[in-house]
Parts: sequence; structure tokens; C-alpha cells
Amino acid sequence: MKRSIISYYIFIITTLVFNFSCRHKVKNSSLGSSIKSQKPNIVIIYLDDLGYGDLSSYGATELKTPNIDALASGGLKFTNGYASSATCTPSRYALLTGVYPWRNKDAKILPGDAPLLISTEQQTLPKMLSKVGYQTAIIGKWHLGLGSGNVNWNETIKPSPNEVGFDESYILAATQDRVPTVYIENGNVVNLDKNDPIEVNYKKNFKGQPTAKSNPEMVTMKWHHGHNNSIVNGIPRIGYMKGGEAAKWSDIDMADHFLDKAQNYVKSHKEKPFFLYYAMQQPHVPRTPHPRFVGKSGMGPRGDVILEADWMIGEFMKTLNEEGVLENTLIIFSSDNGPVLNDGYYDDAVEKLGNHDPKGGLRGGKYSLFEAGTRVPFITYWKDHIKPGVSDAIVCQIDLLASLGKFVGIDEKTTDSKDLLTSLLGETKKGRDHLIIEAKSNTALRSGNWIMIPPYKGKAMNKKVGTETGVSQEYKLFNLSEDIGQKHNLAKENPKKLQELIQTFNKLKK
Ligand code: NG6
Ligand code: CA
Repeated sequence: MKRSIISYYIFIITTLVFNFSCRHKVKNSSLGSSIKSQKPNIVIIYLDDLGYGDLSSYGATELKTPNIDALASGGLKFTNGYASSATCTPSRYALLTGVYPWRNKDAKILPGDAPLLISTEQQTLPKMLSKVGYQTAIIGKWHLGLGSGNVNWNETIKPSPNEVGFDESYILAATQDRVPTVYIENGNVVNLDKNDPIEVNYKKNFKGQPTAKSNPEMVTMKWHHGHNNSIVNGIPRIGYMKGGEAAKWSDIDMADHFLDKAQNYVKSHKEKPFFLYYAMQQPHVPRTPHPRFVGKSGMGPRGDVILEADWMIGEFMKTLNEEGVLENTLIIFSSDNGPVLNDGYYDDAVEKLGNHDPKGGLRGGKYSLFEAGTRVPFITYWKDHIKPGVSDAIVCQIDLLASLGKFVGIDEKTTDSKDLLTSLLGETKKGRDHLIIEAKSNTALRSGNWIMIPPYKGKAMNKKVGTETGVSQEYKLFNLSEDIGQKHNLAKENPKKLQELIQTFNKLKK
């Protein structure tokens, strides 16, 4: 009893402090109820492998994404918005912690049985927001590891998102193409039959269990590279899994499933401020559109799941509106890395591409240090608060920690995350001066309109996926204001600029 009175007072005090410090007061409107006068909700809608050119609002002509376009036209569309990395785990690490992923040697694409990458001591977005009274949840893709090694999937898994700041979590552990292919709710595998325990192994198969290699006749989606281990729902995955039959997810229903969870979250949490990290799985492989989206894009499953994701976002927005919280919700839309066509399955992504350019004129793609690896769609939307427009400010997902800190009245000091709240709300067109981007542990410096890629050992081309890596043995320097496609290496022509960027890069990397 005593404790509940104390926590009540703490809540009241934090609410008062917030209302004093928040510079962006919620406007009164006809709905005017108690919901309207509380702190704005924050929603991050995060797609997986969506490219800079994959949306009609970002110039796509062969695909129509009306619902995301509505966010772009009713909010602020960034043309220089970045993920921290050209792959998933490092970008998500930076998004949630505000720390550059290259500072953590383990921040690489994780297998599905990897230990939790974020330390339970570390500052995170949800932890920070909890401090000022927010309810916090992740729904969707996690891919930041679980447990502390040797996870027992049949007991409550700890640490999980719930130990790094999320009050609630409903996740897929790693990726849709990695085992375990089950949903995990607050550390517990959903629908697990205790008599059919789950085992996961990334090194060797379980005796007698079919794989794509031993039983190709069971496979309905052919693998191209990797993805030839356990078969679930006809789809061969990365990693081996045994048991847990009743808990296995349905791939074609995944998007609807997460949408349902996200909508219910809003409905059941709207009375108090919430932070929802809605991490959708599209258009990452395996691309498994629900039948009602199959064939809709004419581009094969990759196009179809982009349309599916767009529809889901439209439905989610309707829920925010119907529940009366739309005007009191800041939405940030982005993607964890750039696009890839063939990421390990034969799914017509290459064959049916037609005139669509997922890179939107940029060079490279997922896994690349060239722009298409990290420059992604980035939209902020807050009905009646953010003035619609386009911003060329350099912003990065890593900045959300400090910026949202400012938004809720916390001065969150971190070395890497910059407070860009005024840029994100469109009050200034200025963003970062410098940004370090990462691809497969290599880094490059964006500075103003320039980008410098240092020499690295390795292949210039990732032949399997058909993407230029940005790796070469020489320095590369591009002026993005004149050469967005990074065709002209100016390193030799402009040694002064090159030196300047090398110096800044070295300083920042220390
Ligand atoms: C790669 C996978 C790729 C994808 C990626 C992670 C192979 C050959 N390729 O290792 O299919 O799963 O990891 O993507 O296995 S990410 O968007 O989560 O970073
Ligand atoms: Ca990704």
C-alpha cells in the first residue's frame, strides 16, 4: 500500500516536471479529454531491409505505398536519414542504445541463439522513457540476442527485451529466416507444449531431423545461398531446430499477427503515455505475403510484402485515430538497412524487378558502405505539430536516444547520440555535421555533403547478393551534392578535402 502511494507520487512529480520542461505542448482539440493532455506517445515503425527508393514518396514509380506516403506528406520526409549500419543487428543496437555499433565488437548479424548484446546496465530508449512514466513495448523483430548463452527455450528466457527497458515484449528472436521460428512473449515461447520441448542449435543438426539438403522435396521456397538447414512451413532456415511444433509461427500471417498485437497495445495502453517499437519483418527474406497480397505488386514477393507492410501501417494509423491518440503521438518511420534483392532464396526479386530501383539512385545496397547501405527512408510525423515538408538535414537513428530524451525533458548525455530534436520536428533544416556509418565492421565518414570511405581489405562485390560492398584498397571521396550515385572518386583530385575528412574520421573514431 505504502509503496503504491509512493509510486503514485513519483508518477505525479515526473508528469509535472515533464509538463514544465516539454517545449511542445499538446494542443487542445475537440477530443480534449484526459488523454489529450498527457505526454505524447512515441511510436517507432521500423522496417527490415526497406530501401531508399522502395516507397512512392521516395520516388518509386512502380510501387504505390499510399499509407507510408501519407506519413511522408503529412509529416517531415528526410532525404539524408540514416541507419547506423548496413545490417540489422548493429543498426538496432544503435537505435536502442545511442551507441555506435562499431564500438561493440559483438554488434554483428547475430545467430538466433546469441546472447543478449545490450548489457542490462546500459542506457536504452525504453529505459529512459520509463523513467518519466512511459509504458514501453516492442512488437516484432528483435535480433539483439537473448539470454546469456545456452538459452533454454522451454523456460522463461532472461535477459530479454524486458531486462533492458521494455515493460512488454512480443518478438521474433532474430530474423524470419533464422530459427527458432516461434514468437516469444515476455521471455516465454508462445503456445509452447511442454511435452514437445524446443531445441535450437546453430552448429549441428538434431539426429533424424530433415534439412533442405537431406529432404529437398519438403522445400517449397528454394534456397540460393545459406538457408539450407531446418525446414519450417516448407521454408528452409538458418540454424537447426527440433520440437515446439505447436509454437511455430505461420509465416503468411506474421504481418497480421504483429499488427493485431500493435493495435491491441494501443487500445489497452492509451490511458497513459506509451512508447511502442513496432519492428515489422518486411521486406526481409523469406518474403511471405499473406495470400491477399500475393501478386499485387507484379514484382513478386518482395514487392508484395512492401505493399503488405504499407497496408499494415495504414491499419495501425486508423487505430491510433479511432482510439483518439493520433494527435498525441509522435511517429518515427524508418528502416534498419538498405535493400537487397537476392538474400538467399529464389523468390523472383531479381527476375520481376522491372523498372523498380529499390536503391533510389544510390550506389550499393544492404551490406554496403556505399550510400544505399545506410541511407534509408526516414519520416517523422506528428499530426498538427510537425509542419509537413522535406528536410535535407543529416539525421541518424542513433540520435533518437538524445533527441527523444530532450523531447521528454531529459538531458541524456552520450558521446554518439546527438540531440537533433529541432531537426526531427522540422524547426531547423540543420542536422548533424558528421556521421560515421558502418557495414560489416568497416566504417566511413559522412561530413557535410562529402563522404570518405577508407581503404579496406576484401571484395568489391558481394557476388551472391549482387551488391557492391564499397570496399577497395584505396581511399574514396565523393561529393554527394553533385554525385549522389558515387560515381566519381575525388580522392586524388581533392587531396585537401580528403585529408580533412581523414583527420575528422580519426578523431571521431577515438
Ligand atoms: C545473412 C543471411 C541473410 C540475412 C542476413 C541478416 C545467409 C547466406 N545470409 O547472413 O539472408 O538473414 O544475414 O539480415 O545466411 S539482417 O537484415 O537481419 O541483417
Ligand atoms: Ca535488416
